[in-house]
This record gives sequence, structure tokens and C-alpha cells, in this order.
Amino acid sequence: MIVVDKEAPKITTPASVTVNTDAGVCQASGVNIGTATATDNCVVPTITSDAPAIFPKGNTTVTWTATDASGNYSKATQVVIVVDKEAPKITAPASITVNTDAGKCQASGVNISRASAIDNCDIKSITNNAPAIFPKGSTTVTWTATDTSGNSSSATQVVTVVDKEAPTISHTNVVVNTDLGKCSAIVGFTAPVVADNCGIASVVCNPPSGSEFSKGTNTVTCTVVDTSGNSAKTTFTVVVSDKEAPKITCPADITVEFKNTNGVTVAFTVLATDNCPGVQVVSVPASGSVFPIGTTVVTNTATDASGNKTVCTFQVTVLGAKGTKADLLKEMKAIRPTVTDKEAGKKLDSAIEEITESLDPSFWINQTHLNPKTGKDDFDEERDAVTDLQVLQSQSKKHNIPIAVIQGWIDRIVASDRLIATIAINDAATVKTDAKCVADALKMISQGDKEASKGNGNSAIVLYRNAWSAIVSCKGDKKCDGDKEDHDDSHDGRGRCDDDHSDWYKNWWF
Ligand SMILES: [Ca+2]
Ligand SMILES: [Ca+2]
Ligand SMILES: [Ca+2]
Ligand SMILES: [Ca+2]
Repeated sequence: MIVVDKEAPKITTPASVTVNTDAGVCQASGVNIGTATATDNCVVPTITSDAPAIFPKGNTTVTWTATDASGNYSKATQVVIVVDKEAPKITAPASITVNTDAGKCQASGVNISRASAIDNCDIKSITNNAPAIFPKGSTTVTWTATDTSGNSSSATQVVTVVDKEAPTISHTNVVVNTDLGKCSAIVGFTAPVVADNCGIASVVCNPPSGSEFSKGTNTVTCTVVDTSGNSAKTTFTVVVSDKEAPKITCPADITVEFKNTNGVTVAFTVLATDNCPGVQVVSVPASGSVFPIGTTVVTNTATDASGNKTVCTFQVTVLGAKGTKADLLKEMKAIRPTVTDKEAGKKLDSAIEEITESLDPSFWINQTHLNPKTGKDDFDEERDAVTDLQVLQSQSKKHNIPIAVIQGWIDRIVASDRLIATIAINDAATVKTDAKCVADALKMISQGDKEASKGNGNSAIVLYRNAWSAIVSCKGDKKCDGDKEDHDDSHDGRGRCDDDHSDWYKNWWF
């Protein structure tokens, strides 16, 4: 009998095995998966498996087979799981530096490039957390690579945004007037207008607002610095104008006696001050000019360096013969009480009386002209006064009036009479009175001058009187033209033709 074994073995597989991929590859080798066991009713069965030498990532089903001697077999399976726990290797792009966008304190559209990554298996994604817009400063961008098994790794990149945009600054020019009484001004000006894409750190002006600016054009420089150290400058002008007029002080009105027919040289001082240097005074007529007999208004203009003007006026009165005599009469009267000697007092009284009489208004037309009809008497009063004064000089032991003072009176009386005669001659010459009359009168003046220089004042006066009388009574030999008649309506002793009426004589009564 043949016994046939038809009973298959019983097989038991090892438990499932889970292993990691080998380093750097997406598979596992040398995996210890264990060994299946089997029993059989006859002999020990043979056990085999289809396990590969290298397991790929993922699940691999290994089939074990147990075979007995009769060819009966059983199969069973085991799962070998290969997992990838190896993280990718990532390299972030190089750190970069970019400028802010124009007018903004940030940068957009920045090209940050791209990270690179490798994995033992496969990279699923490379991501970053970069913002769309980078603010000024440093931003760390984190790049992350993730493999197909969910392992990930990160690397960082720094994106730096710098502000290289300079700030802007402007200021308008300033125009002010000088402070009262000063050639400068304390000027407070507004802050400059500044702007920056990021922020302003400081604004400084030199000189600063509130400084003292001198007259003229001053330049102020202002500097703005932004929070990144970029700077800009602007300049503007502070123009300080002097509109303050100068101050001028005129002297009091001046009254002086004549020196000659032209008048007398008069000097004076006009004071001017100004808030600024350079004030100048112009007087018309100027100090040191010869002022004519009569009253002249002196107009004084102070002009400062900026053209501001202030005017003051005063009068210069140059006394002619009449005023000069009135002056010395006052002096004589004032000194009279000092003379106690009877005889000397009598002489001075006499001179005072004669001068007083000589000033009788009926003699005078004005400061330099005597009434042609009565003027001769005036000269005679003067002559007598001079004679008395000369005696007074000889009585020097009887009074204390200095001889020079008395001589001064004499000289002024003589000069006054000479003036009257000379002006009468000048007037006559102007209206073309007969030349012979003029020449004769001038000759007498010259003779009078000789007497005066010898100290004979009274003789000089007589000659001046004669010269004056001759010229005012000159009939001349001038013939009137055509039907113009020879008139002497004024009874001044001077013949003239009709068309002469308004000439020199009339002017006397002006
Ligand atoms: Ca069997
Ligand atoms: Ca991996
Ligand atoms: Ca800036
Ligand atoms: Ca001024």
C-alpha cells in the first residue's frame, strides 16, 4: 500500500517590519525581516520567501512559502514598510539689499530669487514667507522645503531695504525792516518746509531763527537730515532794509553882522544821527558860504545810507548897516553904567544919542539903503558919533572900556557907512547910470578907505557920505530915446527915462 501525504504544512510569517530609508536614498537595504516558521505532519518543510534585497519606500508584501516533501505547500504574507524620515536639504538664496521705492519708505516687487533643495526621495514644495512689500530695514525670509513624506527643513534669507532717497527742503526769502533805532533786526522766520519718503531726523538753520541780522542781504543755510542720514540743504535770504529816517538837529536861527557888500561867511553845524552808519548832511547854502545881507533860509537834508531823508531848516540873517548899528548901540548902552567919570560918560552918552538918532526910521529904507532925501543926515550923525568915540578912546584913564572895544564900534560904524555908499554905487551901475557919476563916487570911496586905514574914521565917513550923495543925485548926461521924457518924478535927484521907472530905486521900497 502506498501511503500518500496530502496534508500541507502550516506556516507562520514574521510580523510586519517598518524601517527607514537608507541615508541619502529612497530605499532600504539589508532589512531584517525575520523568518517564517512552519510545521508539517511528515517532515520539516522547506521555507522560502520572495523578499527583495532592496525595499523601495512604501509597503512591500513579502510572500513566504512552506513546502513539504510531498510537494504540498502553504503561503503566507508579511508586509515590509519603508518610510522616509530624512528631511530635505535646503539652500536659501543669498541675502540681498534693495532701495526703497521712489517716494516710499518700502520696497515692492523685490526679486528675492529662489531657494534650492534636494531630498533622498522627492521634493514636494519649496515655499517662503516673503511679504509682497518689504518695509525699510531688514526682513528675514524663511524658505521651507517639504518632501513627499512631509519632512521639511528651513533656511533663511535677509532682505534689507535701505533709504537712499534724500529729503527735500525749501524756504522762501524774508524781507524785514531794521528794528527801531538799530541797524539790524532780530528775525524769527518759519521753519523750512521739509519732506522725506521715510522720516526727518533733524532740521537745522544757520543762523537760526531769532538771530540778529544786519542791514543788507543775509544768507541762511538750512540742512535737513532724514532718519537714514541722507541730507539736503537750502539757502534763502533775509533782507533787512533800513526805512528809518535819520534824525537831524538844526542850530537855532543865526543873526550876524555883515562883513562886506557880499555879506559874511557863516559857518554852522547841523547834527544828524541815524540807526545805521553813513548818514550825510547837505546844507543849502553850505556852512562856510558867504550869506548875503538879509535873511536866508538854510535847508538841511540828512540822507542815510539807504536814501531815507529828513529835512530841517533855520534862518541866517545877515544884518546890514542898520542892524549892525542897532547891535553896537545895545553894546554901548550896556557898558554905559560902568563909566562913572562924568566927562567920559558925557562922551559916551553923546555917541549913544547920535547913533540912536542915526537909526531914526525916517532915514532908512532897509538894512542897506538910506532914503535919498534924508540919508545925508544919517552920515553926519555917524561922523559925530565916531568923533565922540575917538575922544572917548583918548580918555582911557577915565573909564574901563578897552580901547579895542571902542575901536570895534568905530570900525563897524565906518564899515556900515561904506556899505551904504558902495551899495548905492552898485545899484546905480546896474541900471547904467552915467559912468562918470559911478567913477567919481568910487574915487571918493577909495579916498574914504585911505582915511579909514589911517584911523580917521570920521573923515572916512564924510567921504563915504559924499560918494553916496553924488550917486543918488547924479543927473547924468544920459539922453532919453524917442518920445520918452526925462522925468524926475521921484524927486530923488536922479534923472531917468520912462522905461527906467521900475529899476533900482523902486527896489529900495520893496
Ligand atoms: Ca504534509
Ligand atoms: Ca526625504
Ligand atoms: Ca529718505
Ligand atoms: Ca536809517
